[in-house]
Amino acid sequence: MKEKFYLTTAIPYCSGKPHIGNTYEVILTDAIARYKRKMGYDVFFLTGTDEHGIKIETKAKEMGITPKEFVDGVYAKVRDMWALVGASYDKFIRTTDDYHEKAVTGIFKKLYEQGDIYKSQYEGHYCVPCESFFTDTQVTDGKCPDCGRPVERATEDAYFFRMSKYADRLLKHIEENPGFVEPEARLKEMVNNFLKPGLQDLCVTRSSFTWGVPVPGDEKHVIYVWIDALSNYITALGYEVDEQGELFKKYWPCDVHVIGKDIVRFHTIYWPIMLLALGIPLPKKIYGHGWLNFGTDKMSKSRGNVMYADELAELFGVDGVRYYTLSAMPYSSDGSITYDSMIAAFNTDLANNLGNLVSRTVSMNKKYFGSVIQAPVASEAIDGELKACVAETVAKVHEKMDTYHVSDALSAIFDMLSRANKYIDETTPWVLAKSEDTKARLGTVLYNLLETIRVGASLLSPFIPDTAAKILATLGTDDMSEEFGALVCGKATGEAEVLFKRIDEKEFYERLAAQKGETAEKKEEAKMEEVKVEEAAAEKVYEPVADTVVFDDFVKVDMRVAKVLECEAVPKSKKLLKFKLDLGFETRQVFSGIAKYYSPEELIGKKVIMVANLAPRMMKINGNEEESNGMIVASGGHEPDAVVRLLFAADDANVGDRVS
Ligand code: ME8
Repeated sequence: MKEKFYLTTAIPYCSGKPHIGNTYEVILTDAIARYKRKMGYDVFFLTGTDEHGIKIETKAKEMGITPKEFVDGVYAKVRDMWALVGASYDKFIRTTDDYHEKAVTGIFKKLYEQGDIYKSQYEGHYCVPCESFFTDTQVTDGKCPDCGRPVERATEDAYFFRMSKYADRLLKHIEENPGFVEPEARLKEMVNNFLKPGLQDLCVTRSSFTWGVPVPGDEKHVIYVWIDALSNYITALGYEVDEQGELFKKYWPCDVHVIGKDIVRFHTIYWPIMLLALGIPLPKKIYGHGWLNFGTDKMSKSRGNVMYADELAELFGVDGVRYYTLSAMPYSSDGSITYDSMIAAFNTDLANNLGNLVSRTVSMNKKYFGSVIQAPVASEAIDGELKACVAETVAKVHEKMDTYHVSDALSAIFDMLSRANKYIDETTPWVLAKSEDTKARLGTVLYNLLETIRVGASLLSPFIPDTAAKILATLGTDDMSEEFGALVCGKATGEAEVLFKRIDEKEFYERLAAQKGETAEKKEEAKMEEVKVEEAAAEKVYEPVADTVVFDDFVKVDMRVAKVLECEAVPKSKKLLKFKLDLGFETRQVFSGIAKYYSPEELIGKKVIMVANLAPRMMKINGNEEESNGMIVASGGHEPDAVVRLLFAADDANVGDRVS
């Protein structure tokens, strides 16, 4: 029996057309799924859409349609985009599917009945007209961050999940299962920043909107969108719905959840704890990939730099998009996408390295042997080098794919193709063709090239499946084995088709301009600036509000007004500024990573807010140990394109006063 392999993507919010970043994730997961199928696994690949929540409810209201009508429209866009890029998923789940909603209700009920979810009160600032709760950090001067009207302190009934009860078991699981979360740095962040300091109970219901799965028996509340969304990984297999649970029995636990770096916390803490509480085994691995940025900037509508796979595919072809995104995203850091870098990769790797190798080889086989594949009877030492390179590449691709280093697997294949191009220059077939005496050698050289191309196409098939299929068809074979020597002599190769036509930069930008003009027309995007800004505000994905703390815990953080006496750049550091801060009763030395956002001159004399009781920290500064005693408070900093701003106290605030 085949070994099973279950893998999933995150389910994107059904709030708009998925951009190239969301689409990259499905391409990545698809490449892994295709690779595993090729290795003989019984693969189940799940994807879907996350269709509940206030954002969707609000957007639908603005458009004057029901939330269901709204998500139906967006779902179709997601499905079309996934189809366009060739996602070979086995199931597409929508969180509005009846069976899913029913299962989520059952899961909530189970957790409530066994005491893991309990009803209590949520305390915060309430804005009556907006019917929304806000935390202390969201409210400035007692005003609602949305409408600016005064908020009032209020409490509301809500349900909480006893996260803390399972924290130790989760920590133990993480310690006993190295590789549970990859890359490792993402796990460390979770353990040190969230698990070790102690988990707070999580508020798992909302009552400020209705577009969600109602709490069973208390329908004023809806189940928190993350509890709803995370459950998709098991409900899609029939958990809580299908009496027999065949799929669930067969495929759970999940072999890998492929997700982006911003949602690692939900998948490594909340999701495993939900599963522990339900008595379900934990997934084997969570792989948190980086983000695809436009150059170094985060993609956002307001900046006008959002790219979509369908528009890119018109310019580069589907395999051009698949190749670029898969090769541009490193294993653990962010990837960058720009038109220029796509053109460069397209021309260098796809058109020159791969395309030329195939067309040169197939044309030579036609010219010299009427397309008939010759037997490799006249070997020379250099052939051994090429064959060794093929064998090493095969091994490397397996090693890299088994550890999710997908871009490294691809670059190994392209290195092999370069080696094959070099082999042409070294063996000079056009010289061998001049004499009958070297005909056998020429046939051998071409066989070795065709065979390298065949193995290459086989290795490329998970990444650029259409191109791989075209190459194999040109070679007249469907043999996908990775052993050198499987190509059968005496058969004929086909016509050398242009796989990737070199892109001319000038022509490309003309086409791009035409496309942009067209899409702008289509979408009537040329709206006023305010509309864009409004959209951007609606688009921003806010970090979820941290777990509730009681006031007594809050006041443990001693924040004070401090005056900047001195501030200087730290030599050789792009990030750090060194401060001397006056607290009234003493002065402190603090280092802060804000050099990118402020110059020392603009800060001297200013009154900032500092955490005065943060444990001092020794830092290595240009070879010396220096103490940083306290922390200056700032907003922003977690997003890739953070706008970090210090929080200043009023000019006449007393130095040393507490901030609360
Ligand atoms: O987070 N580059 O949905 P989502 C690469 N509904 N990946 C990116 C990206 C970028 N620029 N931008 C987003 C959600 N992503 C939830 C998931 S799962 C139970 C619920 C990734 O639409 C992002 O990291 O905001 C996430 O993995 C996926 O796209 C969907 O993001």
